[in-house]
Amino acid sequence: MSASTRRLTAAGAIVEFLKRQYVERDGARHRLVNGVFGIFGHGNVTGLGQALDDYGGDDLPYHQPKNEQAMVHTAVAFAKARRGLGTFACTSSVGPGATNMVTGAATATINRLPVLLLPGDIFANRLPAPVLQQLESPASMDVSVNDCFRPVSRYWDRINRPEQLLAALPEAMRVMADPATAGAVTLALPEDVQAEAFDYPRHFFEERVYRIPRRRADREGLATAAEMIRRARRPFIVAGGGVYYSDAEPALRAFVEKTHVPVGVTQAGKGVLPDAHPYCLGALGTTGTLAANRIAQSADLVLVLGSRLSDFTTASKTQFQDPAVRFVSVNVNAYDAHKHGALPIVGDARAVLEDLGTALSGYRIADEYEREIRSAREEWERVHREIVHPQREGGLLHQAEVIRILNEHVDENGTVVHAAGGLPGDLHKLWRSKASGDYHSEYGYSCMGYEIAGALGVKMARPERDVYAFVGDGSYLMLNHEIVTSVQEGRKITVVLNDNHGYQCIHGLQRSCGSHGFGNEFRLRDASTGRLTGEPVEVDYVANARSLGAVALCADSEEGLVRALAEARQQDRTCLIYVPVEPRASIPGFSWWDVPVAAETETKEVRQARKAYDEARKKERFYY
Ligand SMILES: Cc1ncc(C[n+]2csc(CCOP(=O)(O)OP(=O)(O)O)c2C)c(N)n1
Ligand SMILES: [Mg+2]
Repeated sequence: MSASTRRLTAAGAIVEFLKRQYVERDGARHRLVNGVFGIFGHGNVTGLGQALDDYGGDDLPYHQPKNEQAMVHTAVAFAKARRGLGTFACTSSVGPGATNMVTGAATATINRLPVLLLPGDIFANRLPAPVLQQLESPASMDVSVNDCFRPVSRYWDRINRPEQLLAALPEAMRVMADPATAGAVTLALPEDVQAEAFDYPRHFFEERVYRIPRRRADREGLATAAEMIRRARRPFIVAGGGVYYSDAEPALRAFVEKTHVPVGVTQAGKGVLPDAHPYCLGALGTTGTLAANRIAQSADLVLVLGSRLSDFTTASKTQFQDPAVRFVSVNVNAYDAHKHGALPIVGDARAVLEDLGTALSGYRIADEYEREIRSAREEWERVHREIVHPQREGGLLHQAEVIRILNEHVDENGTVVHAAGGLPGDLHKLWRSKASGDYHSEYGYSCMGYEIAGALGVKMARPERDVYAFVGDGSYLMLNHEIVTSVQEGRKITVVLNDNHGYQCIHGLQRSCGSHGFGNEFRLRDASTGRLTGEPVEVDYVANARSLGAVALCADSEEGLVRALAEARQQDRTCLIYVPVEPRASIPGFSWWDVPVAAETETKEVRQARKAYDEARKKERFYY
């Protein structure tokens, strides 16, 4: 061994390397990998487990989750709360632990958020094959369950020799650090290789800083975009997550206050302009507001800022109905910038907004358009008030009321985390964002089970914030164990659990397509029908949360919920507030979503729904 090398196992080299990786933007430096989550098995305990014990220290602390999928959600939520400027590594053993992370990997990649996955892998030397948990392929010895990560990773590698890390680790960091490529990065680590030693060059372990540039648009593209906006009669902005990730809120506000172009927000973009701002029309698309959707219908120029233009944002390509509508799309990622036949402006949202503002100097939308925007906002405010104050004689709280009460309680220092079920749609529409960061929606993958694990990630990223996991009973049952981890780590979150006895948003969707309802409510098997049509299944969620270490409270009225929220705020340990809600209360929608209805069926109502569906599809547009 020479003085310029350091003898380490491959796992030791990973730990020593990860400790010294940074990203830098606007002159501020952030640690890229803030620690390691892991559940150990034979595939990583003596490799990465030993290395973390030897070298992890305070620079790469270890955290112990209760489920591998959940730990990836925690890392993803952390990355989102840090605007992509930092994440965690997640390690698992070779088999089920690894495949448990696949869902988390897809969540990261679809949301364009970085996470480093380090699953153990089968022996590179192949001698003990089949090792415990090995998937055997008669066609190749070069296949393991970790190949499942390939399509859900932005970078994938298998480290068959310790020296391969010299090439693979910098690549992995590059992909995670760059917002244009960020997503899950998987380095599959055969268990024998993790424990093998190599003389690594010492300089490999020196600090590395990945600078995130503010990429500006090319001059010609910018001039064309400005010209298109000047010529438009009804320009409209779609503000997506890219505005948030690029820290572009002040630039967006300045642009909007100069030009008065109205803004509709996506799930990831909600909060980038407060809902009270006179040019914020709120949520856009399938779960959009009356105001945003009405104005968007006749927009002739859509300026897309950092959005993937998912089917929810575009109401399955029915949201923009002006036959001559054109798109200008600003995105760090060319793939997204080209969608909808847009004029692609590949660049950083903040930098491009600043330059576009300068190029549009003196420009402002017409007074008549301005009046329409004001009146749409006023009408939506009235309708919003009605929705969140439903008329009811006694009975259970409606979800819309729970949203209002929580919204009134959570101040600018709070964050509400949600992901699946009826909540994201209702919140997108009804939540009044006061400040950027008060609304955290994982709606790229809309992955049930993200909420509690995600809330823990937000709390770890932003310990000064009050963090709420807003969750349905279905999602809670799927993945609630990270309550234990939050207690273990002393990271308090408050879980608000809406119990409506089942997968009610899918039940509602199903009934809106003509079905009488099937397989979506939590009911006992009924001897008379042989189906799950009996009495509701009773689950004691309060006892469940208490058993996991949380303070559990129950709220079945407005006063009760206000009291429970106040009490939870006083606690320094994780709390759960159990709220039984009316299962069938639904809120009005102002747009469409393409969900195919059966074209052949035994049910009369479904046949009618199919007709309506065929009719609605006629509004679907092809922009290129
Ligand atoms: C992991 C996963 N499985 C299935 C789905 C499909 N899905 C979307 S919402 C939903 C029901 C969620 O139930 P709950 O959390 O109780 O919310 P509710 O619909 O009652 O509001 C289901 C099954 C999903 N999004 N994620
Ligand atoms: Mg439910």
